[in-house]
Amino acid sequence: MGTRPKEGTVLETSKARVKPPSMYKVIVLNDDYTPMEFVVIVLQKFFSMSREKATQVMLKVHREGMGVCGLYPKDIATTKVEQVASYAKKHQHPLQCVMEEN
Ligand code: TYC
Repeated sequence: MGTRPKEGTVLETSKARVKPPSMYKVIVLNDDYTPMEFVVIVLQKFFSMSREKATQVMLKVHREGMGVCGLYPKDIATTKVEQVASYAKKHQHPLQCVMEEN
């Protein structure tokens, strides 16, 4: 009881004092064992890339060692990293995915 403001009370409008949420890059890492086709499937499945885009990103990772899959709020980035780890484990590939604050 008594949690409601009194009638006629003016509630202060909240000013935009809050920062937008930090964003995180999800990065896939190269290794010597995961098949290229598997990486393409992962990029399509978890990062909604077209086959063409997924192939480009996979080849960039293969040549340069790492590549950005996307930029997400913290909880979404965490979920993507976990999903990739679990899917790679299930298929017994060492594919690694990490996140980094942008
Ligand atoms: N380097 C791997 C191979 O030659 C392919 C690969 C690409 C693995 C991207 C991981 O994130 C990766 N089979």
